[in-house]
Amino acid sequence: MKQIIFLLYIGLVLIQASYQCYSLSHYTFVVKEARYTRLCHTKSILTVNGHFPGPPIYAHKGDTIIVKVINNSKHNITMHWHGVKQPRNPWSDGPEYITQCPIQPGSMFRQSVILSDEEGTVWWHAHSEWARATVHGPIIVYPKYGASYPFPKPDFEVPIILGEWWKSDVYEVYREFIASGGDPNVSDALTINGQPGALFNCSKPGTFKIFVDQGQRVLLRIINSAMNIIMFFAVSNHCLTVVGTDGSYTKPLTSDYILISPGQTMDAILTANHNSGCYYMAARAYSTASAVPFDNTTTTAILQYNKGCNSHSSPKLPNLPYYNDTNAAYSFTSSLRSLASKEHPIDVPRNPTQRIFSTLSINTLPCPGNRACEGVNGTILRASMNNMSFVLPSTIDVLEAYYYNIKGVYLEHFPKFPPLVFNYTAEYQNLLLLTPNLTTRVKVIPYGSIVEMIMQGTSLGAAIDHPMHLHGYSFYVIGSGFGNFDKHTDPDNYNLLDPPIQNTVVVPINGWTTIRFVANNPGVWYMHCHLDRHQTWGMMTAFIVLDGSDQEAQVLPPPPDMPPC
Ligand SMILES: *[C@@H]1O[C@H](CO)[C@@H](O)[C@H](O)[C@H]1NC(C)=O
Ligand SMILES: *[C@@H]1O[C@H](CO)[C@@H](O)[C@H](O)[C@H]1NC(C)=O
Ligand SMILES: *[C@@H]1O[C@H](CO)[C@@H](O)[C@H](O)[C@H]1NC(C)=O
Ligand SMILES: *[C@@H]1O[C@H](CO)[C@@H](O)[C@H](O)[C@H]1NC(C)=O
Ligand SMILES: *[C@@H]1O[C@H](CO)[C@@H](O)[C@H](O)[C@H]1NC(C)=O
Ligand SMILES: *[C@@H]1O[C@H](CO)[C@@H](O)[C@H](O)[C@H]1NC(C)=O
Ligand SMILES: *[C@@H]1O[C@H](CO)[C@@H](O)[C@H](O)[C@H]1NC(C)=O
Ligand SMILES: *[C@@H]1O[C@H](CO)[C@@H](O)[C@H](O)[C@H]1NC(C)=O
Ligand SMILES: *[C@@H]1O[C@H](CO)[C@@H](O)[C@H](O)[C@H]1NC(C)=O
Ligand SMILES: CC(=O)N[C@H]1CO[C@H](CO)[C@@H](O)[C@@H]1O
Ligand SMILES: [Cu+2]
Repeated sequence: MKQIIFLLYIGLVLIQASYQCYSLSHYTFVVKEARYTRLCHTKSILTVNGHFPGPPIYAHKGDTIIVKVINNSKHNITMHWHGVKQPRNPWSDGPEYITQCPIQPGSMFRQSVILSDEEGTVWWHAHSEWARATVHGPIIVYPKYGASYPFPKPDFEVPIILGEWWKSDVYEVYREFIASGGDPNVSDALTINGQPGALFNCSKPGTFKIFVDQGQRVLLRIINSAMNIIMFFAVSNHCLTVVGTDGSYTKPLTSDYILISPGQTMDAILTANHNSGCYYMAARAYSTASAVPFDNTTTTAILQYNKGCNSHSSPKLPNLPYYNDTNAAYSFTSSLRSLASKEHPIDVPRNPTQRIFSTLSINTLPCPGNRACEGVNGTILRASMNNMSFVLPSTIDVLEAYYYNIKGVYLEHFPKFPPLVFNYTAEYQNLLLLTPNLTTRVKVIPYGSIVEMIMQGTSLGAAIDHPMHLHGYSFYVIGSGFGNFDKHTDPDNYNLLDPPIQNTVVVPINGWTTIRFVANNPGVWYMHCHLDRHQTWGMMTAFIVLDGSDQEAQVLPPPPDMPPC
């Protein structure tokens, strides 16, 4: 019977995807422990199919992919398809206790990954506790069969996955982090495709290499999968031409470095315009909060011409902007423009019908006395949007509570304006403002609303950049700036012509960012800071986009094998 229900379900998904001849491919993801040695130290990590980084998924625009996720580990797990909109199908989106209960040890869940307009690079990662640190991989979405890239065809392509490595067990780091009330331990190395690189003596032999001939064009599919670190990335003596971000094409943007936050992907063309030699590509942190510890190491990989390295000296490191170079970070991110061509048109919505203004703050809770409080001044650290510090449900997820009308799991009315207006970016803040409301508040939005959201970083607790990620949608990034958003003057500078289309955007330190999207994907969609420590502290909420009246505007029925709580 379950089998028949499942086939019917797959049928539904297929009908959904069959209005053109798209293909359906199947993957099996077995989540299990595997032993890996990095930094002269061997430990067990959680992997998919034993691989770190995990296996790529290959697809064409509009495909539907079925992934059978089998949990052969001792941890609860969920899997998220980051940047995949999953039209009408929040059931497979993955964030634990938001759209599903975890896949428990020994169980499995068949997830449908429904691609629609994504084209380029998106990715997948675990979305439970800190499993994401090692459980992640690329989703490579080629143009439709017969269609081509909107740029000269590259000779070959390489995923570049930026990550973070702890010598200790990540679950141990997470447990200590929760118990302490303070900051998590910083990682011991950053990684490129799982390797710390040549600046770490005992990792040198494993350094990732790309081999090229003069004149070749390489498509780098760059993904920042790190837990807590926005990064600068560059290749010495080579420019990068960004042609896409978050599964959407951009106008070519040539730069000698990029800035990429956790959750973002960037497709960049590298032209091998030298004759021979070896060149480092490298990444390191962009970190703006003073007094917030961060991993300040540099990870490297090597671009090696097949003619060989031309000297005995080691390759040259690229010039990466300094750790706190906000100008370099902002000038790069604010230069991104969507391609907005005839083949890849855009449609920036005018006249928003739902306006949300949300602060993003780091907060503290006073110490209750019966636990460790290692946050600043002996407090417990939290984080919030509009002073709401989100508490994940633990008995059932928000989506099932919504769909089955189960009361008491979440509250509505996430405030559409800060409960208190203050100088968000003042140098000194009233310490009384630091305590947030701990609550599970979501924002309910009618189907088809034109949503404008202004996110305002504050200097409460610690002023810092926040890479904000929305599930189920891409949005237009129509404006950003420093200081307090000014509703009278700032909208004059909105870009409604060719704003970039993203699913993750870095809200600058002590600054703001405005996004717009049409709420045409019904379901429960998580929004959160993609720095995992901020997410763990509650910098998140969820949008419940209600069903529209047409059948095509309604959430699909749940699959029969939803993991139970
Ligand atoms: C975290 O760092 C502290 C201080 O360096 C150390 O004592 C502790 O063992 C670390 N925890 C883990 C899980 O690595
Ligand atoms: C790496 O090796 C070099 C040469 O053997 C040595 O000088 C350096 O101190 C080592 N660095 C580390 C971090 O162990
Ligand atoms: C990196 O951080 C460590 C520990 O805080 C510090 O000792 C070191 O000087 C820093 N290195 C750089 C290059 O900033
Ligand atoms: C960046 O860090 C350097 C070295 O710590 C410091 O001198 C400089 O003032 C910092 N710049 C900003 C904008 O914070
Ligand atoms: C807010 O604080 C900033 C930084 O201290 C200051 O420059 C600005 O004038 C303040 N704005 C208002 C309206 O007080
Ligand atoms: C957040 O809410 C708490 C509790 O209501 C209050 O004490 C605090 O001042 C508020 N802070 C801000 C920034 O609104
Ligand atoms: C925030 O918390 C305070 C104190 O617990 C409460 O009175 C207030 O109603 C809360 N505000 C919201 C918007 O939930
Ligand atoms: C910590 O306490 C000091 C002294 O009262 C105060 O100046 C500082 O702002 C406090 N910091 C935070 C984040 O509470
Ligand atoms: C795993 O998930 C189940 C179902 O939600 C929950 O009851 C259990 O406490 C979770 N286990 C851990 C270790 O979090
Ligand atoms: C199929 C299966 O149950 N595999 C593993 C699931 O996880 C448990 C707990 O770690 C293992 O003991 C099983 O081998
Ligand atoms: Cu954040």
